Amino acid sequence: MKNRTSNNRGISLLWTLAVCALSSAGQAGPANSRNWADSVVSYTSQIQNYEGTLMGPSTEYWLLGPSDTDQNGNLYAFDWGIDQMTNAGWKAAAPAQEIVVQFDTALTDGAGDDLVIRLFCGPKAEASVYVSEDGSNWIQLDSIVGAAQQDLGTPGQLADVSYDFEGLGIRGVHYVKVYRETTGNGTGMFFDSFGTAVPEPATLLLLGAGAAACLRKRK
Ligand SMILES: [Ca+2]
Ligand SMILES: [Ca+2]
Repeated sequence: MKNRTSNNRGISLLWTLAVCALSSAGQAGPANSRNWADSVVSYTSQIQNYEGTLMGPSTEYWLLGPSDTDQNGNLYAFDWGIDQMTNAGWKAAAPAQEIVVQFDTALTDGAGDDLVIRLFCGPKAEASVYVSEDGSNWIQLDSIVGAAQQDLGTPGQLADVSYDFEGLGIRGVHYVKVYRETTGNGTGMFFDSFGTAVPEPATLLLLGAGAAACLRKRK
């Protein structure tokens, strides 16, 4: 947060740019459109859903497309007979498990968060997260870490982990990798979806109000 004394002109220009960027983003597709992982590139031998079924070529869709585990919208994955175990990760004590998913259209650094991973995990679960343009040169992001009495750390409680690419020098992410760091009790981790974020309507309203205020001030 350097240069806090920026003049109003600079601030209003930023607001204007932000609003223009959001407006043009809105024209790119229908409201709430998101970019979801398109294919699973690779995964280790013990990747499975919560029920213990190993993932195979016919079930890689568990990790692709929009989130679909939570069918009744309460962000809890274990409503039996309603929710679907269309997620995959690690449950047994197998160490060094990993999953790599791929996006046909690159994820880029836009306003706010750029990658959202939905998952549920145990309180002692931890995964390293990497992104890559080419699938061979990786940039490490913040780890996903479960903790007792939090959404991330309660089995079945789905949570979104969000990442902002700002400042990472990323041009376009085509690959996302998650890697298991802990084994033993409470270290299970199951991924529901990998995708882009959409700006919240509340954020858009705030940005709009801020831009209007700045423009009035400028006059
Ligand atoms: Ca549910
Ligand atoms: Ca960003």
